[in-house]
Amino acid sequence: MKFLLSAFFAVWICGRPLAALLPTPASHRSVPGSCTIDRTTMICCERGLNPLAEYLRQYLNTGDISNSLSSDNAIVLGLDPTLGAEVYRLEVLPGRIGIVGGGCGGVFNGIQTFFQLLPPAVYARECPLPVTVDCLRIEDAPRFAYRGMMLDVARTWMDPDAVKRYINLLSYHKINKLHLHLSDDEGWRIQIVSHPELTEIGGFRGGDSPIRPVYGKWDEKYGGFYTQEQMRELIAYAARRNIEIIPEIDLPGHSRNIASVRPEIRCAYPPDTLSTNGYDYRSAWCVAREENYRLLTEILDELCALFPSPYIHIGGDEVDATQWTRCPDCRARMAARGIADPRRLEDLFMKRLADTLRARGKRPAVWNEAARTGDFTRESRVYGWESAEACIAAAAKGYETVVMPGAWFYFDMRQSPHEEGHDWAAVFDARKTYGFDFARSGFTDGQMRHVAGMQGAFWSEAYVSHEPEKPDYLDYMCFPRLCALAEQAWHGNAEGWERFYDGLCGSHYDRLQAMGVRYRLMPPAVSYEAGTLTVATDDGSAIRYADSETDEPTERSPRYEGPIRTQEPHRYRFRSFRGTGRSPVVAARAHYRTIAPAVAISTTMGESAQFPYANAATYRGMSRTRRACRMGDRIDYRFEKPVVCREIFIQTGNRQLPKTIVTTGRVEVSYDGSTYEEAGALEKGAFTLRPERPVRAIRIVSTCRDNGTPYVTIQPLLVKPRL
Ligand code: TNX
Repeated sequence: MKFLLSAFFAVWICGRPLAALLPTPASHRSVPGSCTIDRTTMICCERGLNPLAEYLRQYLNTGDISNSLSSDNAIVLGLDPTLGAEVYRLEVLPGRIGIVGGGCGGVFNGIQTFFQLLPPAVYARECPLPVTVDCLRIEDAPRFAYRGMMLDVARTWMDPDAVKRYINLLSYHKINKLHLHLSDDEGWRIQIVSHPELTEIGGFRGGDSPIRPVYGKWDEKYGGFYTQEQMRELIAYAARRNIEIIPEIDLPGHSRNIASVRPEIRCAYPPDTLSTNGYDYRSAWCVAREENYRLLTEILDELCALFPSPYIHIGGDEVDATQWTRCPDCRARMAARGIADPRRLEDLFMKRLADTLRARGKRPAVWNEAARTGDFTRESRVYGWESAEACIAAAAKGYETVVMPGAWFYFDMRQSPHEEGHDWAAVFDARKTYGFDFARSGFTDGQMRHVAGMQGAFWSEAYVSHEPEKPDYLDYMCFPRLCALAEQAWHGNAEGWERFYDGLCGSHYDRLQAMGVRYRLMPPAVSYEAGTLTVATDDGSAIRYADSETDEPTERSPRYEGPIRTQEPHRYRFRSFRGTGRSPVVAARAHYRTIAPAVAISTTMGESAQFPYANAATYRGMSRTRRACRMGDRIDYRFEKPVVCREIFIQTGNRQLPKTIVTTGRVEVSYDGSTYEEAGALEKGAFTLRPERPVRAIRIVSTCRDNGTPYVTIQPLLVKPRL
């Protein structure tokens, strides 16, 4: 209400609407008058703030920087040590703009708010001067000291320029931590000078690399890594933008990459490679092998010296402890310590690393599993990802906790049911991220005292940067969800989604466009009634459509101008566009309707006893074969009766987990039940068949040597009826 009144006051006084600030400042008051900035406006500051003055000047293209503090027609940057480090005051007065911060971070935050008072073109460094800004006074402080984003550069390589671009996008939103996931099964991305093989070999997969490829691009060598020199530059680049880089190497699981480069770090048991056609999928470090700790010390030594962050993230998630129970050395260690639960070995392993870090003046950061038993050192910071309960459990034990449960903060999750992305945590959009509520999730006041802040995550095993045709997937998945995260972490969500969404549509989408972000618009609403298709958006975007089911609506498709009369609503697909933003493709319900004709599934790969094929129809993604797929393997779908339909969507595996699909193969169709004809090649394990005649059977024939995990997931067919 207070905000509404002051916003109303501002409009009334100045006669023009106030741009929505994102994140919303703590307090914000309009005052009469205005201030004009032109090419002669000086930027004044004390000497220590020169780098920030230079930063500001690059965006504004204004006049010189001066270290005298008394000028008129000036933007004056200053420090006030009585304020908290990230706190700032921003005052726009006639003839003078003052930005005062408790520390450099505070001044930087003030500059970001000031940018939002200017035309969006400021982000493209094309602010049209002169520009007039209404007078106001803002006093602002962050809700949380930790406002983070995690980027998985291990699965998908992002070069230093791509990371810099991303750092800028975070900094515009007052995000102050960038957690870099630098190692995983598919890649090792940070140079270790004493062990060059970790990146020279482990930085690349496919081709002649011992690291397996993904998506069946066997011949293509893919990857990259940061030299320490490049990383130092990134650290400095981020620091100038008030962002701390927190490095993660994921231990002791998620380590198949380093285990392929240095196979001796694995447990000493004969690998069970039969089911994976010779591919050794063990991915955890052996806990009992003393040389492993020496190697890890050498690695951590370099990371501690390279990264100024007080924390080194050492992973700890999703460890397959069965590897340890099969290892005679690990079993001996369990016996010697009287340990029955092999997961306790993870505690021992992580404790050794924590000691190594402590000796180098650093603290460990870990995923929530590593703190599950409560035995792990309280010096650690815990990143709660599995659920809100996992965050609460860590905070209740007294760990400093970063709250990032996947169901609200994993931006690799899909945003509506028919889009790309994971769905294991949830299917959600920015509205859900905005709505995360600590009290409703069960956090007590006592637990809140241990909450350092919030973080979003972009995991990239399903990111398609190695599909150059889709370079904008990262933006689409992160924006505007990241805007909602920023609002939550800096300010909170008390004003409600409607107000936040108005700000997105009214001001912030235009800023994202000027930043060059290919953001996601909310899906248009589609309805079909009495022979009329109606589509609506509330964000000022233009709706375009395709009237054949096989075409995607693009920016060049015809524009939707009003209700469409049709008896075939399923044919139409819509998408809205606004500048660099685009919505997902949407259609009337009829388009998605499926039928479930009786079908028998069989494969040459055998059936998993735990996940039988009968599950395929009811639990998507929960049926498996008994072993990995080889060249010539088949999956057969045989219908009880010939099926008349307009489309059959065939998906092998979980599309987002490339190791679970038939990596490469073809689809064959039979109309008589005995002879087959080729229909086409699988793409990401999937194929869409549009049969002209009734279908009796379909089969998938593998042309891949090995899919990289000991099973293939069997999916039900999605059959769309003729309408
Ligand atoms: C779980 S979150 C993982 C990642 C995956 C992610 C996909 C976490 C600590 N582990 O390895 O990339 O799910 O959403």
